[in-house]
Amino acid sequence: MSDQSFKRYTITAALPYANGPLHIGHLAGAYLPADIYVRYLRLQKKDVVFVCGSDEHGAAITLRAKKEGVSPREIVDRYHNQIQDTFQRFGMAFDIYHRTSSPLHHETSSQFFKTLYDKGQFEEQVSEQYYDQEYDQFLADRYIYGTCPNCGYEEAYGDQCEKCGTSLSPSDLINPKSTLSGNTPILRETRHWYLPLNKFQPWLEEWLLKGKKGKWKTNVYGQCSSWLKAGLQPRAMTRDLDWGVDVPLPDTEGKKLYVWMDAPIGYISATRQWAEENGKDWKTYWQASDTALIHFIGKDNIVFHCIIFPSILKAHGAYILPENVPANEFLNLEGKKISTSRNWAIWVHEYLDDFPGKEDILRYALCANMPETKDNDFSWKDFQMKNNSELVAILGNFVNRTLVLTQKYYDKVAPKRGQLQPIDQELIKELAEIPGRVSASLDAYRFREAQAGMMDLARAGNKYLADTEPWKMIKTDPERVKTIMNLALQVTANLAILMVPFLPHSSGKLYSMLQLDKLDWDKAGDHSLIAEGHTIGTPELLFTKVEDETIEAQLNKLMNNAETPQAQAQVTPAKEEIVFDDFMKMDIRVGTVIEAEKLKKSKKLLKLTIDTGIDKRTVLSGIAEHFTAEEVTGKQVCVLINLAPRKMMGIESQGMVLMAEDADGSLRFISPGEATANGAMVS
Ligand code: B3M
Ligand code: ZN
Repeated sequence: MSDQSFKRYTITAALPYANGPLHIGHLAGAYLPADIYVRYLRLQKKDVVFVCGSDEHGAAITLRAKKEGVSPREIVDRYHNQIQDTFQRFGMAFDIYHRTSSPLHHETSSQFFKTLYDKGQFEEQVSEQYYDQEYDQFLADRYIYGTCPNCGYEEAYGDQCEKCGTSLSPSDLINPKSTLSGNTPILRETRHWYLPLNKFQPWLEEWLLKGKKGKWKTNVYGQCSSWLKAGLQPRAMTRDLDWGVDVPLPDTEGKKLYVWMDAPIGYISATRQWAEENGKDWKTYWQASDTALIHFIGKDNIVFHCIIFPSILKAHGAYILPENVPANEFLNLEGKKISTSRNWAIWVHEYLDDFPGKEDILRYALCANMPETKDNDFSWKDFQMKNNSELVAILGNFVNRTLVLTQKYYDKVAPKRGQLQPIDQELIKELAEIPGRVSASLDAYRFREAQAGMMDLARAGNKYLADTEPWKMIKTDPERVKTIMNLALQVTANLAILMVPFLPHSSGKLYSMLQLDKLDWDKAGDHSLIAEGHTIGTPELLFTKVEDETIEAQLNKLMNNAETPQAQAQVTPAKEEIVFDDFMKMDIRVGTVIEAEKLKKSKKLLKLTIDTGIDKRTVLSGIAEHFTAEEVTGKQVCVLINLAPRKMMGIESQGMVLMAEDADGSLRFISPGEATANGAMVS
């Protein structure tokens, strides 16, 4: 069955952790594609529920609370409200934005766990786990970090390496360390309930490897198949924590459900809440075989949605399984990985403050650069270009010309179409074909291609006007212009439909300018949507230019707010202790570079002549990749003058110029703050 032939759709977008604001990477990864897809389904009059909510449990929350010195409750309340507000302002088409700290969710997930327990799906195991003695706490998931056995990344978490995506257990980590204290943990016994994923392996090979081959995106399928190849291990579904959903079994105080057990069930509780509020039956959306369950997520969530959650659903027995998981890769920003801790991000709420009423530009730029099959980059320059050269110059321009001419020539009344010429037929043919192409792309979760298809229609419209030149023709053949303008109007009405998934706000504006009731997707392609004699409204610009100053201001903001590399530097550990006399052995003097010359044979060396106050001597310095000879000439520097001479490239170097080196490798001279006599002692 293709994803398009279902009676009902349950669409989920990853539940963001309520531990910080949303950035554009979140939008591009999961929320925007989900929103586009849902709007497209709704346009086809499909029965859809679109659920999301805050993920309020797990170490992501408790560690944040610890860092801020407040309770987890305070953290989730603050960020849940902020995230919900941001989504709402951005215009996400969720049917419900729920939260996993709600009583309904606790009940739903607890019940779910109990059902699995009663069915004998868990294996109870006492095992030794890492424990932080200083904090009196077991260390699982993000409470522990160490080197990833798969890729060597040194800050992999106990549940997952964020660098290579591998799903991990704390015992997999090389050189494990407690996130709380930084100490090396000890081992201590504890009891937990495991889902024996190994027992699900044969079934997963059938359902996923066989069943989803060629159907799921290759980046998703590829990840899944490599996990299955590596072989699955039992995974604990409980944790020793004091924040989360209680384990619904006797004598389990201090134990909670594993966050990746409870969070995906959050999709179910969100659906229940929505159903309750809207007189629907939530079960049909989760248990009827003619419902398609589709998860939109980022690549770091693939294992949880494709392997672990399906196994949980399968273990329960009453539920449908995901039909598709069109996960995206990551979005970079100005060529660098988006980083919350380094504040290298565009925060969505700040964008909305800085660009009021321009949600659609961000949607357009993010969709155009969506990391569908590989990581991709967002840059402000590209954002400006996408707006100015595409939204304004192509789409906006076409719509504006059509509406303004209709106003001017016909007082806003759609003219009658006459005899069609070949050029008209061509436009009609293209108009008829494009929506099918956009559909095919959307059906395949190829959002960039789909959006480009929508723009093809605007391009075709623009070209039609440029070729037919109604503004000239009006003087020679006004009858002919009626046909041209009628067809151009039909194109604008079609654009209003095709724009809905991608540019919903602008589509709404266009509908109101056209004074047209909203049309369904199946009307797209029709060239008689605007009846002859229909009166349109007053034309306004759909898009306006983004100026250079605006982009510069955003770039400055990004650079200025980013944590400097120094603050982030992996500072080299201190050297071993020395006595005062060791230091006093060094003779460091202030000197002036009186001559400098690049050595032809060496990439790195500058030959400096330095006036040390005592003499003028030659010092070779490995700074040629950082400074030119001109830049250093005349500089006051500090020189270690009693270093044994050394020959390099046939030249004797008599000392060493002192430099400071940043973590990023950039060099600075150590100079006296004010002009100082050459030969002054440094001590
Ligand atoms: N809270 C998001 C993340 O990994 C995670 C998704 C849960 S979806 C059920 O950042
Ligand atoms: Zn790794």
